[in-house]
Amino acid sequence: MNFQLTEEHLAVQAAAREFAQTELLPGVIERDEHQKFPAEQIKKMGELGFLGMMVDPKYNGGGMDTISYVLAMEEISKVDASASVVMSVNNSLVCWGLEKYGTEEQKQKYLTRLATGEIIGAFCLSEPEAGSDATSQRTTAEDKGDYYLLNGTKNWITNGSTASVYLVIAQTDPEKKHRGINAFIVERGMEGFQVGLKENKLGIRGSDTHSLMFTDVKVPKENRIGEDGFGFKFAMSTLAGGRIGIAAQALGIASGAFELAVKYSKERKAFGVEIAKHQAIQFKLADMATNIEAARMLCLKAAFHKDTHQDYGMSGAMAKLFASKVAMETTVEAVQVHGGYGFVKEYHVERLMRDAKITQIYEGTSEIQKIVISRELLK
Ligand code: COS
Repeated sequence: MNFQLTEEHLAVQAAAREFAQTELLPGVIERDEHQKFPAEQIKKMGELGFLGMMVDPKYNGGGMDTISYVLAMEEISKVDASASVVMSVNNSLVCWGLEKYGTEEQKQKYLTRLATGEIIGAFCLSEPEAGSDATSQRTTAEDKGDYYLLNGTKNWITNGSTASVYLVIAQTDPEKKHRGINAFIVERGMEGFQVGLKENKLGIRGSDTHSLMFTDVKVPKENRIGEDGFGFKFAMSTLAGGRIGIAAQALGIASGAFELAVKYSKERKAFGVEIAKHQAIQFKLADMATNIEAARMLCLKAAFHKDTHQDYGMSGAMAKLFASKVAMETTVEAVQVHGGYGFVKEYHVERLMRDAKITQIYEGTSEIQKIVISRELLK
């Protein structure tokens, strides 16, 4: 056992922290209020290598490990979870999925540009009637010989209108159920592909969430990912890693709120002393710090499992389940520590509280994580 981070890990963590504090913090409240996508900031994140951190350098990636990714996700999420969801989707769902399962041509054509952030990607599994029940895909991809004809609607797609490349899951052969599902690379601008309405959300309001409509979109056969019928496994396997990214996002939201609560409690006075001198506040801070540390350990352990090629399905699900709960509880308490100031925008904690909720929902709800964990336990 060794709980020590390497110098490289510490350097990545420091770089992400510096970027978050100097580039993301200014304007984060306004972006949340006006649902403004952090376009310039995402461009810089790409230039700094945060959008393809784990991709092999031969495809223009950073060649870093998952631990570095978790550390960077935590720092970015402390300040702006709307930016970190873009980072998470691009790294863990799109780049990882393509690097692991794509053909060499697909990697050269798409991954090399996604890894630098020149373009960004989206992952399209959820539908109006298929979220947790991911096998019930209504979007169809009819095999027409040298192309597939794509028809259907996808919902709540992160990077919906800003992505250039969309990994779309669709049903080709309903009789084969999940074994008849395929995954495709769909390009923005393909005829019949339309970006729908932008969602007006509770949290992560700076991120760009849309429905997508596909009407007779011709997707060339070479854009299918993996063998015929591999799409469901592609989605499940990709989401297993994605959950580590979202766990790290939840961890960051919690630790961001905690840092603000500590700072405020040392400044604000009540009954003649700083509120940090009152045991009511001290106990809250102690609980927050203990929960955050436990969530951090789970995130890093899942990342370690992934980096050392061990099964990370259960550890990733545990990390996401626990870290998202800690994010919710910690942000609620951070608002409480701030009292009336916590309820207004300028102090950031109300936004972190709203942002925390989605981590219990996307990339598999907390209930889905419990299914994944209990199935593994009872195997
Ligand atoms: N990696 C690779 N393959 C996997 C996998 C994983 N992590 N998890 C499941 N599979 C495979 C199984 O091995 C099985 O393959 P075979 O039929 O060849 O044996 C196949 O996928 C179906 O698995 P299973 O029978 O477990 O599927 P279920 O329909 O019972 O669903 C859950 C399992 C509920 C866990 C799954 O539907 C799920 O994760 N849903 C949530 C999806 C989600 O996260 N939605 C959010 C949208 S993204 S924001």
